[in-house]
Amino acid sequence: MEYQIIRSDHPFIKIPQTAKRYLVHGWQSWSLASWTDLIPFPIPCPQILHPMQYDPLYIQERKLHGSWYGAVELDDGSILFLGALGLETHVRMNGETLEGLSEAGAKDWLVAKGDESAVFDLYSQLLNHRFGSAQQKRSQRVWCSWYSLYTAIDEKILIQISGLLQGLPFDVIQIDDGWQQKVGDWQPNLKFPSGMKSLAEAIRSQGKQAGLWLAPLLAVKSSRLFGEHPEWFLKDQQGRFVSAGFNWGEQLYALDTTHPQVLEWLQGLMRMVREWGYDYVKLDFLYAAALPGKRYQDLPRETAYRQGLKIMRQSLGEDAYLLACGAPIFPSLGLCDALRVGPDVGGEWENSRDAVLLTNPAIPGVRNAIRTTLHRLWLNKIVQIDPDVAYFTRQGNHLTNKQKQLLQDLAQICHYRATSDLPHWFTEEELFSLKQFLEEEVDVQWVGRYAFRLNGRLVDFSSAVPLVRPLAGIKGLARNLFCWLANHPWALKLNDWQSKSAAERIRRSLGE
Ligand code: 9PG
Repeated sequence: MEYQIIRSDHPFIKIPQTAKRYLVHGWQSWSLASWTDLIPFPIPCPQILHPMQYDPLYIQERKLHGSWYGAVELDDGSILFLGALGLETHVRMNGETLEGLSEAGAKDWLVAKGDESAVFDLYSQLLNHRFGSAQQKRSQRVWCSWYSLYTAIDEKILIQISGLLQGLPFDVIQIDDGWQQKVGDWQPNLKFPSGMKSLAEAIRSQGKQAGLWLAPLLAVKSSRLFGEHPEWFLKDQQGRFVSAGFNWGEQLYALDTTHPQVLEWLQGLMRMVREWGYDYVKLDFLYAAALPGKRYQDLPRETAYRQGLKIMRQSLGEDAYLLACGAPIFPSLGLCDALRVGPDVGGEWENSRDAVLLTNPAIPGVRNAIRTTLHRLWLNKIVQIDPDVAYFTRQGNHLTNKQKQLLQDLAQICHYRATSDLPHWFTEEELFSLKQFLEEEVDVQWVGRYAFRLNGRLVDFSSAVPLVRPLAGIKGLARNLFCWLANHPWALKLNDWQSKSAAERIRRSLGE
């Protein structure tokens, strides 16, 4: 491998041979990371979700591009790589060059040519040195409430579930979205009448760590937080609130983590969570604080975010386990214990409506999740990587056994084992395979770009990798119509309502 480190605010690296493919790398956990043919992507739909799935500053870019680094595969099988060693940077393929862009002046860049894995080994060492790696903690075995119950959780069912899981070797019972009054108002809602402290105590009394989900860096428009402190939220140069996307049937706004009162509030929030007894904390939708905008203090956006994450890390304490999700990747390094490195899984391999009609590789689905996670495995030298949950039961999903196996194998490769399957659903056989999954020490060997040997067994993920290509003719027209529809708040609200009712039905089916 040949390499050098250069300092520049706008490097151009000549590509010496014919390039065959380009390596895109998305900004945050859910954004696409993948090798791709040299054809630009259609812009994913719907536009209203861009701030929560991609880096909105570059979403209109028509050249192949990605955050912090990029590479081309050359005719001789080697790669030419350009990767920043600092934040606020981007790389694109510009004709016969790799072009580096910086939003904040001169940066150090690694330029390397050679074998892909050797290049990433070196890059991870250099990044480790710049950003640090969080203190190495044991990998976790997590039961997470999201992928079975979604927001249809309440204290009674969670206590029941944690009782039923007692004999299984989980380390953490993690309560996901659905406990809070509103996103922004982090107090328990009416489904948690005994309060969050008592729920954590119940979980802990069963010998498990209690885990809690929060999205601390944004708020829905109708929250008390936004109503009482509009001045804490990010605005654009024209003074309008910056959109952080649309979810929970509402418009989302982002907190300005350069505002001293916001930092104080975040400190208080994290202390409260620890005080309640939660030692495992999943902080989600973190990208919000790194969106482009005008801030109280004039800091570059990723640096501003990092400042917010740092305060939260400190207030949680080093002994808490911090999982960052929906998080811009590089600015989170060194501050979190684990990082979600792909979009959400889901009960389907690929949702044709979302993945094909919307041509959106960041949308929840098993294929999207596997594809992006595979292209970020190199990060495991710096941070624990979370590929999202695996499934074991026949109930609650439409996955084939083979597809479930791929997710379980990916979890073993990442040393991050989680599921949301409900104990009520397990057959004896399913329970056996879950137990084995949690207990087994798996020997992992990398034998090809998308192929591994797990305890000697060959596992090939290539079926997850191909990208959905633009639709032509009548299908293309259908896509445009669908994108237009999906961009309306009422369409998203309808979708939200549908998934909520589906989750409520599951909850009711469990009986009392
Ligand atoms: C809770 C969930 C779970 C999940 C997180 C995150 O792009 N999207 O539309 C999108 C929506 C939700 C989402 C990710 C992406 O899920 O990843 O594990 O905690 O929030 O609301």
